[in-house]
Amino acid sequence: MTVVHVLNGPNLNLLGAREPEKYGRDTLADIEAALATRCAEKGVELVFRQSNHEGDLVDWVQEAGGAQAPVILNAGAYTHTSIALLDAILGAQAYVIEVHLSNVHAREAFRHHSCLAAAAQGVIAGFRKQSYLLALEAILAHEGPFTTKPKKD
Ligand code: CA2
Repeated sequence: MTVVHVLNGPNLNLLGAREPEKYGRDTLADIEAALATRCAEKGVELVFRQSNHEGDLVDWVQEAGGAQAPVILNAGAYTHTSIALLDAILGAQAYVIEVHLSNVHAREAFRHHSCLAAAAQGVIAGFRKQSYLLALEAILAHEGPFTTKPKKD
């Protein structure tokens, strides 16, 4: 069975009540519930996690990559700063889709650069909760292994 890992970075536990104009009114639990419904329809297992600590995210990317399980990653502000997360994705040859609730390119300049995007399969930003659901659809439509490891001839 495919196991989809959804990893959320710092401050995303605050979603819902504060800054709804940027991130929408859904809580992280609402996002998890929407993903869980779709995963259940498709017979896919969902692992949904959030941490405010960079090292936790590094550990979880390594875990998913080692299991050749796809990752939906909203690394929050670590997106713009974390070489450690970039190295984790590359080192674990993890199949990662980077997501953002907000359109980071329509915001402050420091949010325009992602340290992770070059190692991701793709990036989805600006669709609030739907960013995650669109990433899940991309994973469900993917054929082949969930790794960036080159195929042997
Ligand atoms: O748009 C996104 O999903 C972000 O990854 C969210 C991060 C931000 O640093 C990125 O540039 C874009 C921030 C998440 C903080 O979420 C909060 C939610 C409610 C109240 C305060 C923060």
